[in-house]
Amino acid sequence: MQRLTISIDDQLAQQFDELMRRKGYANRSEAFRDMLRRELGEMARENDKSAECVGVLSYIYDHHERQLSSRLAEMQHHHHGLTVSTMHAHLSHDECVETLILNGATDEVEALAESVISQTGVRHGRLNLIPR
Ligand code: NI
Repeated sequence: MQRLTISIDDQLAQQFDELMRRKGYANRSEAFRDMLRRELGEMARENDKSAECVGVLSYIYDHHERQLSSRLAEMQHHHHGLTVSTMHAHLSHDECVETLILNGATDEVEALAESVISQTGVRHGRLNLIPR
């Protein structure tokens, strides 16, 4: 373990403490480590699109939209190597919510997520990429 001493201006320090409180960090060190890990993970992901990652994809869709349910299932079957798990819930008479856990090369996970999100009837699609 190394000890780093950093200098930042008062306003930034105040904002950092506020961010720390909002996110529930017990101390500055843990908040800083998490921010650094996130940045490093992003950098690795951008530099190496073949790097393995876990993707959590969530979206809402209208199950009355013609053929959409079966098209979404078909896409998941087609990429069964990437799709670890799918959770489906019936939100209302019209709407379903699905969360897919994907695992594989970053570029493949992103491509599958984008093709799901861009389907007509799919709304609020979000992909969370977690570096491994
Ligand atoms: Ni449903």
